[in-house]
Order: sequence, then C-alpha cells, then structure tokens
Amino acid sequence: MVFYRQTLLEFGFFAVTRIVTIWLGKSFLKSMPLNTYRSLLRVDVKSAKNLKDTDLAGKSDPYAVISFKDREAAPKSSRTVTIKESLNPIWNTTFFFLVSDDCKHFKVELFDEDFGRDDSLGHCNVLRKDPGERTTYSGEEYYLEKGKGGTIDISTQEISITSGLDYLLGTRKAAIEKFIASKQRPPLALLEVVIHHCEGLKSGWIDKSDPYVKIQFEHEPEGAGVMPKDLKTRTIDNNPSPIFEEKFHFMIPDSLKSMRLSVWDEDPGRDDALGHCTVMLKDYMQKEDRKKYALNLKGTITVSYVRIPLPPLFFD
Ligand SMILES: [Ca+2]
Ligand SMILES: [Ca+2]
Ligand SMILES: [Ca+2]
Ligand SMILES: [Ca+2]
Repeated sequence: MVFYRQTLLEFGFFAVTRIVTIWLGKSFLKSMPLNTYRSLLRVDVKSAKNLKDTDLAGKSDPYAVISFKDREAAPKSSRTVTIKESLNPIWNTTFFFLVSDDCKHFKVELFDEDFGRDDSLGHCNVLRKDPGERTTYSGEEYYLEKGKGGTIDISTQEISITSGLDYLLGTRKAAIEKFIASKQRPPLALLEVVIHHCEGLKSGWIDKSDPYVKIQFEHEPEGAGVMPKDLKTRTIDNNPSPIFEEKFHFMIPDSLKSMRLSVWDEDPGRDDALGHCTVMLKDYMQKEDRKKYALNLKGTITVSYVRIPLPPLFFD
C-alpha cells in the first residue's frame, strides 16, 4: 500500500513536472553549460611611455588592467603591480587567460594609483589576432585613447585547447619534461577533466533521473582561485547511466590537490543531489587513465584528467 501510494505520488509529480516542462519549453529550463573556453591566451604587458602626469606632487603611479567582456575569458580581468612615480613604467608581466571563441578583443586600461579614486590614464583595445596568426608570439605599441597621450607595449600568443591536451603533451613534450625535471613550482597549472559517464545512479521508478555533473574545487588557496568556477556538463534526460564524454579546462593553483564531482538530477524546481565524490589530483602526470569512482549515494562516475604546468606550454 505504501509502495502504491509512493508510486502514485511520484506519477502525479512526474505528470505535473512534465507538463510544466513542455509548457515552458525545455531550453528555458536548462541553463547553458559553461564549457566554452577553447584557447589559452598569453598576454605580456611590457611597458608604457609618455604617460600623463596626474599627480600634483611627484609623478603618476601607473598600473594596467586587462579586462574581457562577460563570459569571454577566465579570469575576466587581471592587473599589473603599481610602479611608483613613473611616466615610463616597465612591467614585463605575463598573464594567462582561458578564452572563448566569442572573444574578439580585450581592453587594457591604465590608471594612476592615488589615495582616493585612481585617475584613468587612458585605454586601448587589443584586437584578437586572426586564427592563422594566433600561435605566433608578437605585439605592438598601442596609443592610449581619450586624449591622455602615451603608448603601451603589449604582446600576445595563443594555444588552441580545442582538441585537448593530448596534442600539447606531444608537441610540447620536451619543454614540459624539462620544466618538471627542474622542480620549479609555477603559480598555475592547466587541468583538463573528461567526464566520461555515470552508471547506476539513484533514480525514480517512473520518473527517471535527468543527470548532469558539476565540477568544483575545495580548499582553494587565498588569492589564487580556480578559473573558471563551477563548470557543468549538459543534462541527459531520463537516464540513470548517462554518457557525457565532455571535456573541461581549468587554470588551477599549483598547490590544489583535489576536485569534487557532484551529480544532480535536473528538475523544474530545485535539482536533487544524486551523489558526489572527491578526486585526488596527483602531481604532474603525462596522463591519468580513466578511473571509476563510487558516489556517496549510489552508482559510479568515470573520469580522467591531465594536469600540466602552464609556463612550458609557451616557453622553452
Ligand atoms: Ca593622481
Ligand atoms: Ca605619485
Ligand atoms: Ca598617484
Ligand atoms: Ca528530474
């Protein structure tokens, strides 16, 4: 009787949610997966010349901010250190960003650090290179707009990660091995996670689960977070053993030692947890073979990952 009532309740809920789902439209209910970063961009902010003096005593104290439009890059912005009392500052700083195909340019704005609000020293837009020229390291001096005068010297280079890190492990093998052998610890590593599939997830009798997987990181060190945050797979409807085969890329702090995978049942209201597990990240590996992990509630998830230091992908 209890079973019957449970089934009837479940069927009622199932019918109502399905009607609501159809009524609102599937695409409205499903938020887009954020797995859109296809390239790794290196930006070198070298130096600026003939900046405007905006301080009454002494000279301007310049720093540069690189920023992208929403969702076009992770991190969305980065800044150099401040060079005190200089109209011709030299930074020679390298930044890395994961960028999406939508990205057409980024903005570089210079500021004078002050006690109150910082003064703008002008900005420029750096156009993304044509696909055929992206892998070449090159740059130029950009004039600062808004009539403030001065120029800034910026160089860029890109590596495509569309086909995955296997390709890079081949082409950059010597540089990566040399770097690992030198025992240097870079601030950032590149992590590729492949969510292959789940098996035997928790599921209703009539309304089967509609699973998706979230990738998260715990114990992030202060000031050096994982980029991008909280990526997830697409949702596979009505299937307790879904096959995803989706690939994700993250820039992670070198010291990060684990990631958390959680599986969720997408519902029109609040999504239900289907279980989670923690994957310990081994130190730099050429490749970690696919492995099956037990979820805390029911079923398993099969994943693989590659974790490599960032600098040797660009430097020999
Ligand atoms: Ca000032
Ligand atoms: Ca000053
Ligand atoms: Ca100042
Ligand atoms: Ca559901």
